[in-house]
Amino acid sequence: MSHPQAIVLVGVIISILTLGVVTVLGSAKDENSTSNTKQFGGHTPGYGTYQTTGSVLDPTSLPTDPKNSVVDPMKFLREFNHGRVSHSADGSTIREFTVIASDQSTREISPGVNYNVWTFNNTVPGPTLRATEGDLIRINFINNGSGFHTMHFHGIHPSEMDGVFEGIAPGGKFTYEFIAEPFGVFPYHCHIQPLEEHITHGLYGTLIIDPKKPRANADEMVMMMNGYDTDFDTENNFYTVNGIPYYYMHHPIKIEEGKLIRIYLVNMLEFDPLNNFHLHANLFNFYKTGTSLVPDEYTDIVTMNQGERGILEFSYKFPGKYMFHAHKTEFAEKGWMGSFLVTEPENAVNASSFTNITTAITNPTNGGLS
Ligand SMILES: [Cu+2]
Repeated sequence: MSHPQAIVLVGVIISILTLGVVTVLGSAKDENSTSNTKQFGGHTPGYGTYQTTGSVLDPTSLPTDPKNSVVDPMKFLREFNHGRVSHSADGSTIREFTVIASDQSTREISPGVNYNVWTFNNTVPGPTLRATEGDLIRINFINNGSGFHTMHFHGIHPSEMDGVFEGIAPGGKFTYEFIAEPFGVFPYHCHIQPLEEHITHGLYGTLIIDPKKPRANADEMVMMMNGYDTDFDTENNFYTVNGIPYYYMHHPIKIEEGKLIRIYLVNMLEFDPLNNFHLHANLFNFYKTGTSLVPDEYTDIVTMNQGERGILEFSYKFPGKYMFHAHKTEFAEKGWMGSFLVTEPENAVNASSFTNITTAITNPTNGGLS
């Protein structure tokens, strides 16, 4: 090491020590002056400090109130609505769904944060509808809101089923009907202007169309990436996957080591041009739009614009806890992060439910397996 480099190094060390002392003094002063706030930042030159109770930026110790929460993310994760099934004269399958739009309820979208959500079937995101390629999809849409709303599906269908030009008035009904094609993963959303208002309040969901020959058996889940602009400045204050910031950090998603995991991932984030998904300690096969059975990419990160979506397939080689999150740091730090808890197969009792691990471990009669 030459002398100039040594001088620079000493200078950097002195700067760090000085900054540390200033930061500690600043924190101590802050704690004396205000009892409920903490000072963050100040450790990076050029960036300021700010005070927060921590309850909005990182509500890690608080749950949402289940009675008023906009969605139960754990239930939503693996809940697929296949509709009421009947058959037409020619034997083809008819799947009938009822979807009700509402726009007047105020619900908890993060611990202590209530927001006027606009919902399909009372949750944000709306229900995950599922059909098989070639099925007739019939959606009985009811507008219980105070303004016009519609359902616009991505996919192939006639003009009058596109949910754009014919707004459904408050109290009105409409039946959307089309053949499910092609197979893939499709967003649906209200298409009334101003569009950003109807989307940012929560009127969106996912339609999955399965190929006629089903994909391989897997532990399947749906993940909708969204955000909330709670101060109406056309910038998001919260970012989530499946409706509640940080939810899967507090409640890790239990999966089984070696088991094929399939995620139907959709980006309906308003205002921000990009969003992404990064998986820790693993890579996944990515099927863009889900319209092919051949993966487009083998990667650990996928970036999507608004409305883009795809299917991720992976399995974990080692047990343990692993994060997944937006690799846009701001989004991750405002709620878009979660975790998987990978368990060894011998501890996983009921692979189809992934919920009964404690029971098996404490019940020696079945040797931990049932
Ligand atoms: Cu609308």
